[in-house]
Amino acid sequence: MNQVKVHDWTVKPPCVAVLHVDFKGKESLLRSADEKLAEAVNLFEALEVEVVYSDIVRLSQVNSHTLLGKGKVEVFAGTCRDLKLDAVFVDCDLTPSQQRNLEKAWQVKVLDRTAVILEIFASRAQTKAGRLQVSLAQIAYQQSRLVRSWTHLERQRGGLSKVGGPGERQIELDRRMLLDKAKVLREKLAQVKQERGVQRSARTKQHILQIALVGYTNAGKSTLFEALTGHEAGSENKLFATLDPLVRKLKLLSGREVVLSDTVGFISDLPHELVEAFKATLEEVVASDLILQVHDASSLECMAQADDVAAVLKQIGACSIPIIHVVNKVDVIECRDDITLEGIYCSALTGEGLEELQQRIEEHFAHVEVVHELEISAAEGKKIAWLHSHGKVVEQSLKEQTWHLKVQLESSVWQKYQKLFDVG
Ligand SMILES: Nc1nc2c(ncn2[C@@H]2O[C@H](COP(=O)(O)OP(=O)(O)O)[C@@H](O)[C@H]2O)c(=O)[nH]1
Ligand SMILES: [Mg+2]
Repeated sequence: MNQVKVHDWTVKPPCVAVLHVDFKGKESLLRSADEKLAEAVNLFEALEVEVVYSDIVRLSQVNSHTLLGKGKVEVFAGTCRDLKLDAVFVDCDLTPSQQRNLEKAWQVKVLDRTAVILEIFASRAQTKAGRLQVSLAQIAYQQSRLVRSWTHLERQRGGLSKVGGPGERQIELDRRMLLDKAKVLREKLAQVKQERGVQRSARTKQHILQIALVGYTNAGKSTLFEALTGHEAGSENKLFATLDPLVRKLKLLSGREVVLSDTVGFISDLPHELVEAFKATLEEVVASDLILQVHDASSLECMAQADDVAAVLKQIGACSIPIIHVVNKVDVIECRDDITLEGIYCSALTGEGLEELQQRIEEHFAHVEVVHELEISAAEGKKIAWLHSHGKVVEQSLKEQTWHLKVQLESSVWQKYQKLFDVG
């Protein structure tokens, strides 16, 4: 049992620390420990926590009880007290007992990498199928913890002949409960997947165009999201008010409004068992009309990451969606001959190149036809006639003196209509 106090998120965001563990001899040639720490901090911040302390711990030797050495554990206990931390993210994999021992020593909640990633996926999965997939991954994680701690207990008992203490029985019960839960989830998932085809076709009827930002964590997606939509925040438009904070209205140069959504970033060294859950969080991307793939030009792994993203987009069935490549952070690079991406080179931070990006998006959508659903009073015959002559009316019905119309229009034509009849 975990004796650590549970944070009340409704009062204030938890105050947390991030420790990136760098194992000696396992350093990456491409990414420095600093970069990995930055990624870990960015990752954790996605959970709306306040990261007040972050550090790299270099380990040459693993302590099987606490992972970190005794001295480091003791010193850090002081840090936890001084900073009044609510949780610590140890950026690596911890065994269940290491996690418990650290919690005991530091008197705070301790999360390892898989736990944090799962939390993020759980908070971001939007579709029913996505949420089920993530729940399954969470159960698998809990199961692996049970199994591991069980074998650990068994080893502790050593050669004792007495079998079946209360601990073991509890674990067996927990294990069965998780198995049952997983079974129910799998059945539900199969059912939802069957229904999904129907939902897709319903979605394509929506007349608002959707753009999805994809790319690795730290590429600058959220910064770009802010930069492109920032001025539109607090919009009074009802249509957008109900959407979640990761989806915002984006007003293009022409005044046309589209929807931009930020997605969970790709994660370097994603634990293998989380791959399916990650893909599930990207399901909304499949329904988008345009993808902005954001690249971090300052990362040495830029090109390799671009390939990873392309492969996953293909796997989730998004490869037919048009992509605009956004090569970000050009403010910090001098020359990168190896980046051969054709796209918009910009800086979400300084704003350089963002106008060009807007223009490119505008151009892309200029000739896309969209179905608009309109209600027009029967007295306004002029409007109806105009729509018939300029667009393709797909559906039309009259109810209590109001025409209900579905009209397919090119973007420029829709704008003309809005101007001509002063509707918005
Ligand atoms: N120098 C520079 N830094 C940037 C730029 N865009 C984002 N960043 C920084 O990169 C880090 C990650 O950005 P963020 O938007 O959170 O990335 P995300 O994980 O893709 O959402 C943050 O520290 C940003 O300030 C840029 O154009 N130039
Ligand atoms: Mg982000």
